[in-house]
Amino acid sequence: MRTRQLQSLLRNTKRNLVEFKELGGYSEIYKYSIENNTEFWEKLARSRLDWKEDFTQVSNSCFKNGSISWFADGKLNVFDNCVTRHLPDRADQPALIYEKDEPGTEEFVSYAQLHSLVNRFANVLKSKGVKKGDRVAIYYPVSPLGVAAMLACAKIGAVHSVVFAGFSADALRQRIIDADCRVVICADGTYRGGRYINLKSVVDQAIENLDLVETVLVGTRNPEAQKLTTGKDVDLDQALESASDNCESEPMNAEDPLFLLYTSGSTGKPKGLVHSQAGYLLYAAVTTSAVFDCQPGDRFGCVADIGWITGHTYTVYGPLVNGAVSLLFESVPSYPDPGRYWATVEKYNLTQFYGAPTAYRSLLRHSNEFIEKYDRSSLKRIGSVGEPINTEAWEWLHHTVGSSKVRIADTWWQTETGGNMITPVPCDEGAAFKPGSAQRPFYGIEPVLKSADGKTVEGNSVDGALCIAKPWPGIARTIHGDHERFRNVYLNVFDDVYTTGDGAHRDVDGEYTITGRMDDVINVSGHRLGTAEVEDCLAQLEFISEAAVVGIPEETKGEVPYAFIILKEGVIDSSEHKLLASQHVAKVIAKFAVPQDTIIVDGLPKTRSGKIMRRILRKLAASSVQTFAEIAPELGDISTLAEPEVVEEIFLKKCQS
Ligand code: 6R9
Repeated sequence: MRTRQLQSLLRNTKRNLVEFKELGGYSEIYKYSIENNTEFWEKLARSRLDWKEDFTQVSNSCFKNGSISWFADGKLNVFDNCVTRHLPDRADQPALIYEKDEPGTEEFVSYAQLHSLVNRFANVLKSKGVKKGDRVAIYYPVSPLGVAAMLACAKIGAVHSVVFAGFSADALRQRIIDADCRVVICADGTYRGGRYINLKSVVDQAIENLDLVETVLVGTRNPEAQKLTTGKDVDLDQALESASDNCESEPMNAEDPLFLLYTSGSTGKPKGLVHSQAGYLLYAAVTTSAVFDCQPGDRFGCVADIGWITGHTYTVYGPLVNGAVSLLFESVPSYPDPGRYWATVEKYNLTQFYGAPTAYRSLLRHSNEFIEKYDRSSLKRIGSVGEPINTEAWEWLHHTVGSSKVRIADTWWQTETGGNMITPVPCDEGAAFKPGSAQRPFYGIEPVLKSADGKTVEGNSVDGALCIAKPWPGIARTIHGDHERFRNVYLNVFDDVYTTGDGAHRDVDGEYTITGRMDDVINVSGHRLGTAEVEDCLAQLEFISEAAVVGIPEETKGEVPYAFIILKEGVIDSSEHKLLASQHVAKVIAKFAVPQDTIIVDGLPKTRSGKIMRRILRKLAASSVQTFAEIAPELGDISTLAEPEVVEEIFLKKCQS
């Protein structure tokens, strides 16, 4: 009965939340969500989630004391909310579409199959001694087994720690040790762009002489691969085959940890952010349905890997808790050609597509033919996440990919926030869109801007450090093993707010544009300048495909911008382009924003999730040494970059310029 009620509730949700529909549109519901914050979340927690034991407390949170807690005395199981409760309505409908690297080799997993797979997986974990509260490392590419590994942990109350299957052995080892994982789950390998990548050998290196790890469960991706290589290895496929599919779900306290996810801080070792069971799931559920208008049965195409927070919230938990079908995209945007995303949209009639600006920028360099030959009319939403989206990419997504009809959700959020925080949708029909601006806070989210001295910046047309005033259910609760660090980095920077580390501009309409990490905001002769602003401006030029701008110290001006640009395919490298770039920046922003130098390069140093490592560019830009060997020690660890070799190439280009 409960399930049916929920289904019909969700079916009626159109953009805004059905629970508050009588209040009006976005503005009215937003106002209510801030003024009646606990009632707002309480109502949603009851209508969107199935509880094994009801809660009586809603929020008991205080940033100042470092304590955050939602629905604390309630009990639920995340797996049951994501899968079991959908069985009466959608047992035979797909829950997952596995779009493997090679086009035409896809697999479908129904809700009933996923249910059985996770139950068997949970029994395998139990047979290896995994208990409630234990941490389990998952080094798995996006795939049904990777998702099932996460859900199996959720089912028995183990805490998963997915490590992006692209991180080095050292990075994996460090994360296994930090979280004290006795069990590691991995695949033999994965395919990307037609190339097989051996993952098992990375795990072997990572756990060499590491007594802590007792068991490695190895799943098959390539049946030819030699996947069992050490005495700790267990054949996962065989174990799953012989396991029973009968397994009780563990009733979990709302505040028990659901997962750890490591993210890099500006300094020091990676932080294992801890997310909760109920608060996290609720925030994933509500943002997925309201931002993406996600209805049960929708085909949700978030192409993020499960190794990142976007993959956790919008590939796994958000779509499944809403009863949608989730796309698992193993490949890369350019394989076998730059039409792969849109071919996938057509093939499955995807209703949502959610990706990263870096991928969009790489695709817009190519001919529109790769887009136009596919039918994209099934799309309701296209999302963007990870970094600011420049105007050119926004316009391309909206007009070319979305045929000027699809709403673009530029979603600003962080690993720490659990889900989307600032985004133009949901919104009132007809509200203006501003390309490149995340615009409006999600329900219940109250942004505040702070000046360097900790004062709240009032009014509009102002800049400041972006902070959030009120706790919300999806915020991370702590850093694994280091609550002090959590408090210092996020809660004690300014009084009584969560500090995001990003800067933002509040425009004349009171809407927000993210100006980049605070360390990416530079000061040129007293002018405050977001490097993202200059990048956006450069990327408007038709001959530029991508631009990265950093600030470097300068004697009289304090700092000056310095640019690295990639030309579009077929454009001949010439100094005229540098001149045109400078003139354009002077014209669009101001003279002070003109880069001191502009280096034309073939690639940029990016993390595997596509973020440009500006720290490295800053070092390269500011250095005056003549050989790469002299600067290499200063660059720190570059092994986690997607293509570490681009760093030396950039250095050489700079020397030649
Ligand atoms: C979800 C995710 C978080 C940082 C964040 C900000 C940048 C993410 C953005 C954006 C501008 C957007 N960021 N989305 N900047 N506009 N739409 O990416 O999490 O990997 O933790 O990164 O990414 O700087 O602080 P995470």
